[in-house]
Amino acid sequence: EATESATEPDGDGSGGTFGSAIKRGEDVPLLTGDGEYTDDISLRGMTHLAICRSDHAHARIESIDTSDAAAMDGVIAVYTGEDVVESGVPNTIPTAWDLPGLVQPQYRMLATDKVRYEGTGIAAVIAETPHAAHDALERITVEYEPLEHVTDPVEAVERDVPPVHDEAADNVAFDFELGEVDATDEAFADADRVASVDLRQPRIIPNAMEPRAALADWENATGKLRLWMTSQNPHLHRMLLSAGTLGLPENKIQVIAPEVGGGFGSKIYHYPDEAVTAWCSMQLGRPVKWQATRSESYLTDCHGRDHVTTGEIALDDDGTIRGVRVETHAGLGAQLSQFGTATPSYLYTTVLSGQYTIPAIHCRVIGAFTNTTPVDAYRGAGRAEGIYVIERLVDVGARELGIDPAELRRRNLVPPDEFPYESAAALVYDSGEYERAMDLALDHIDYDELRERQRELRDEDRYIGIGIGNFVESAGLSPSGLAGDLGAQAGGWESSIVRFDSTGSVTVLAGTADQGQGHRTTYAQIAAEELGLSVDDVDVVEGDTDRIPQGMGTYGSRSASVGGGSIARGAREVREKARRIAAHQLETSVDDLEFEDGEFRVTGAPDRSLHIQTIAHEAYLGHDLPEGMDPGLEETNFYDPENFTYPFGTHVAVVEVDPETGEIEIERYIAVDDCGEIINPMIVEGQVHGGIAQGIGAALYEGAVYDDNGHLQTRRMDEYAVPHSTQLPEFKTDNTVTPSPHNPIGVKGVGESATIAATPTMVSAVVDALEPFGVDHLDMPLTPESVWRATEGDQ
Ligand code: PCD
Repeated sequence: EATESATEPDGDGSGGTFGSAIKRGEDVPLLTGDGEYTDDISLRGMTHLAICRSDHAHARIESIDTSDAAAMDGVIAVYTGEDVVESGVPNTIPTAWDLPGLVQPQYRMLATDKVRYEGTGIAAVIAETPHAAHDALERITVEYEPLEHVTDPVEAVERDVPPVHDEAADNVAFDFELGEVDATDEAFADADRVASVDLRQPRIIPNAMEPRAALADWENATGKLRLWMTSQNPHLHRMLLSAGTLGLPENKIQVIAPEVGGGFGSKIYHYPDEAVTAWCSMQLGRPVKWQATRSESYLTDCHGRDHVTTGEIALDDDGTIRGVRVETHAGLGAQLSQFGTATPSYLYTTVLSGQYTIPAIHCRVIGAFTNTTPVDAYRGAGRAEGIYVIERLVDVGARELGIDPAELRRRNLVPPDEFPYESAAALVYDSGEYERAMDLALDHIDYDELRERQRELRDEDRYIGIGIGNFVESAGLSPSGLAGDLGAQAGGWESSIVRFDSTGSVTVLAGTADQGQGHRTTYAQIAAEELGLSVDDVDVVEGDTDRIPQGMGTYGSRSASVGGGSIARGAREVREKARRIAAHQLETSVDDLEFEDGEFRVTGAPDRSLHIQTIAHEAYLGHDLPEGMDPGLEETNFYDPENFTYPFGTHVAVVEVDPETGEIEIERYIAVDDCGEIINPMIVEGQVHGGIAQGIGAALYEGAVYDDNGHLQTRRMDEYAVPHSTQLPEFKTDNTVTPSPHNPIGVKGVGESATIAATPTMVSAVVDALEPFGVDHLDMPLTPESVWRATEGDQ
């Protein structure tokens, strides 16, 4: 089968741009306040929406009285869920991923019968100012009949509680299995030893800098909806809003994602709130703006993780891993978010082989409804949870066998000549040199020497720990066919347009949508490389469904590989058309043309040449084109890759734990990442830094807490601990480069890698420090209290 050439990008390198650490062009406007975010936009006649939310975790709505609120000064309208129903719109918030046997309960824009988690939207107030709208919320009287609630995914299915949804009497949304149960049982029966771990991966709240926002403008005359919103995927939002929710055709909806201040997964989803904003504008014929407060974001942005897991690993005495068996209860929250089903099933279970040759794997996941905020992908989504499990298992296995944890890992790594490698967890890893990256990481800390020092220090009652995190992940969500087989209700391709104009500058219109990743810089680097131009000649446009006809968006670390792959392919088509024009005008054949520095030169006659920017001008003049050729110089490309990409690497952390106080000091942190060819090393390093911070955050600090009433206790920045820069060490980053053979430019994703790696690395380090106290595992977050208790033998 013909595969596009991987490894080296195709251009001649004259742009010098692919692979160089140029500064991010987008940063100047962002840092000087010129960036335009959704809340910065104002329209004539604009009104403001505030959403009335339940303060019960689980209750029947007896009555809603909105009359006082409606009578307040400045209040324009108050709507309830019944009003939405009566308007006749389809009114569903659809899931985007089906699973066998999935229970899909009704999910409406505003609740009518019951509230199922604290924060459920029940009424919408539209007022002339945001303050008037928020004040009016307090005048809405709701009578509830409280119901017993459940917030824990194990209790939800095991305790006798009133179900979150009647359709799922036992609160089970799905019961998912992957792998071979018999082969795994056999491996466990045959193996010399079995080690196991019970672990929890707490709920994480994404904490993007900019809370979600939407501004809807319904135009009665044309029946068209314009919606600015904080979106990671405007085209997906257009699709999900259209038929399922508002009953509009896609061509009557324009979704615009202006600057978006971070997403980390939380802005992928089609939430009720943005849909309500649009619906309200359709009722009033006036623009409506909704800006979530910070607390509203804590309460309603999809949370991540929430797994309770038992994992087992079967090993032989020589350190060979024979099998892995996993059972997980995954909390889904009260409603199915779009990828809330895919994340704990396919994205999680399929990486359970990690970097290792494991012949038998079996995993069961019980997806449970709970009376909590819906759970969906958070940076690393699914793969972070899976790699955490396998890396914890390898650590406990090493303890069980008395083999050094680095050595046990090394003995089981997939060797470089085994690629493409099909794991027992069903993925086909594209390429990898795991040992090379691992050695590099261990060399940075002089591993063997450090182990020596660790032993010596223990004699002085000092406890340092060395944590190792090997990871591989499936990035670049695609290809469509595979995704469809697994239940996806959307494609996995990406689309772009590469367009020369008659002055020789280039516009790249891309279907992905940046939230801080730096696409405007890296995409320009890709196009400039392919076209022999400078990045200054290239403008990148994202985030507007009317300017960019198609796209799937930015999540799953897909933009560089799928979006960038599409841009490279489009640019190559453009270059080949330019080559045909050059050959025609230079009266030679295309094969006799060399391309360098944007110049087509006749082989052997270098003075006979034409620059691609001159050709662009000619293409739009259209006076002298090869016979039968259409004028213009642009390409629309759809790219549907044949596989995911599989970034990998090894992270190492060195910590010191104070048994008196439980305090953890991070002494060193080394990250070796392999994301294939690197478009921009500085951007990649930035991605890794941010990823490590969030991974360490999950390991040491973060976690959503619900109290006994089902109320979210962590709903403000001083209640939910994200890491401060002062709590983090200087990170040392390094790379190996193993190109993806499935990608036109050889890149792999990197956006989520470090988050996936850092969490198990940190836990591994702290547990390693606590070995003398007989601690094999500690659940996150590793607070001083939990560490101290562990040293006291109280886990
Ligand atoms: N790159 C380069 N090279 C390579 C790769 C990559 O250079 N090899 C680069 C690119 O281009 C970009 C970046 O880097 O710029 C990234 O990429 P990627 O990996 O492809 O990814 P994307 O798609 O773009 O993105 C996404 C991601 C995710 S997924 C997340 S979470 C996060 C990350 O991203 N988020 C964020 N990062 C970040 N950053 C920022 N700033 N912000 C944000 O928000 Mo999910 O699924 O959603 O859960």
